[in-house]
Amino acid sequence: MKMRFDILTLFPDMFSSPLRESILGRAVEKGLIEIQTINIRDYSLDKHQVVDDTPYGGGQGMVMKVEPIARAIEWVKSQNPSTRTIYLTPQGKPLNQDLARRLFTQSHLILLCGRYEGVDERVRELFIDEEISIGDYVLTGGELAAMVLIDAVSRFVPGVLGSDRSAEEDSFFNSLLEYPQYTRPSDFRGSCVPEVLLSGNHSAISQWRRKEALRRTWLRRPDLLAKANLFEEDKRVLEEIRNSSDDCGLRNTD
Ligand code: 4GX
Repeated sequence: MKMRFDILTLFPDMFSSPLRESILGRAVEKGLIEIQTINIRDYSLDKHQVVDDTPYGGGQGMVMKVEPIARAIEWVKSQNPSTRTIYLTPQGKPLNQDLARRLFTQSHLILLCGRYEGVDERVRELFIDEEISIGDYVLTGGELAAMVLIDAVSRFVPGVLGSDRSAEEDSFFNSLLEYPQYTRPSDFRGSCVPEVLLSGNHSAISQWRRKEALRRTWLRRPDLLAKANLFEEDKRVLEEIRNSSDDCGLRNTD
């Protein structure tokens, strides 16, 4: 059940703290996930350990050379030939919860992090099984994208979230946004926790939470409602929400 990630990067130090704190840090300590960084520079045969070069045909910037990346991937694959190799790029398939769940079914992934203008096209052609994007924006490199992917996928590994919680219970699993949460004090500068949450009436609390989750999803992410598994009662509550004009300040206004 253990998952392993091998990260190919020019900046291995970027990974030390984010993956060693808190939940992921504990998962690594417990041996539930194993994360290894591989410095692509170490696989350059060049005496100056060059890893990039100017693009054929001219143009701005630098392109990552094929050979060091090829040798690094081949080294990882020599240990485990069934590993799949993922390239993080805005041109890839958008990462979402379904894709994260599917990636969890692989026990070993190689994540290639590009810098500059990206990698020589022959890296893609010869070594990449799948290209994944974490969103429609441009980062300075694939490293942060790889960390996002590892974080989202690792939550599916049994034991990572603690024994009594599973990633499948999270709201995205049933395609609704989370209901609002509160903790002490019940009155902060006159802003009060909804009465029902203090009532001890568990069925009233569940109903309120479901309604707030539906309200939030309808206001902010109506696209998610289309694919949600809604009960007849949910549909009735949604009708009620649609007919009341109060958006409780939750609407996304852009
Ligand atoms: N989701 N980046 C890749 C290098 C690059 C440049 C051009 C291909 C073509 C990103 C994202 C992302 C920045 C990683 C550019 N690769 N990765 N890098 N968004 O923005 O995954």
